[in-house]
Amino acid sequence: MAKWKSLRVPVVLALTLGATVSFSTQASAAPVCPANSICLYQDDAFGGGMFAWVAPATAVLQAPDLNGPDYYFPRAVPVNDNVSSIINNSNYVGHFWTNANYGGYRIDVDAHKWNSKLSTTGFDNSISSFTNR
Ligand SMILES: [Ca+2]
Repeated sequence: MAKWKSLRVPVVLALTLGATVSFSTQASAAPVCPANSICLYQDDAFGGGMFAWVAPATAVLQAPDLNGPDYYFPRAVPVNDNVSSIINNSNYVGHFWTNANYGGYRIDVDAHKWNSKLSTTGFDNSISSFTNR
């Protein structure tokens, strides 16, 4: 099983078995997207709650339906339709969709790139699924 130190934000391991993840626990530091991860943020500029998918470098990171019981920012804020910025720290382009199951409109974030303000592209608070394949 994966293990991690206490964090101020929830972290899930997606599509991986046996991955070990560790984080520094600097209380005042802004949430940092770990290597090989895709991180979704509640607010612009990577603020608010962070939800991170972590896996080995070659693993697929994906969430077909963010409107699921496991996807919440802190204070019980659903991830679905509440993402305002994204960091793609994986080795593959990320495809982010406005509907579940990779439907609706799509915005891409290249490998090791980010979108700090989805509202500038009309995608604020609308992401419902993503995959990096
Ligand atoms: Ca938001």
